[in-house]
Amino acid sequence: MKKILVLHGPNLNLLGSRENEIYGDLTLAEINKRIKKFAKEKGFVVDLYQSNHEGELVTKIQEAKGTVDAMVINPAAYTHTSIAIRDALAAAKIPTVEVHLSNIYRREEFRQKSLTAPIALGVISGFGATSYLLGLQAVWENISQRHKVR
Ligand code: CA2
Repeated sequence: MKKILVLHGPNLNLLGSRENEIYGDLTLAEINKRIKKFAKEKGFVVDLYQSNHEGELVTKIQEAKGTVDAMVINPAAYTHTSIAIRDALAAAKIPTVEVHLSNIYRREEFRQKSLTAPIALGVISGFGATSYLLGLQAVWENISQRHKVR
């Protein structure tokens, strides 16, 4: 069975408590529950991981090489700052979709630049918790099909 790693970056553990008008009212546990249900329906395994630490995310991405088939990542604020996470994603060479709860392109200018997006197959931004499910669907189709779009 294929295995997909879902990575949540810093402060996503605070979801549901504050800033609900931007990020929705679901907690991270509720989002993870939806992800697990989706994985069960489609027939793949998910590994769910959240960290507030850049280095821990880098280590998790390094460890994913050879052990997972694909990744969905919400790098959160590190999207806009982290060359280290970008380099780790580039080195891992694992099909990855970047997701965001909010539409980063209709927010502050500093959020409109993603350092990690060029390493991803694509980006889904602005659909709340559904962004994760759309990201999983996209990467699942990518690794399941024989003739991949590059
Ligand atoms: O829209 C997204 O998914 C983001 O990746 C979320 C990040 C933000 O820095 C990115 O620009 C866009 C923030 C993650 C969670 O932030 C919270 C802060 C307070 C309360 C709840 C969540």
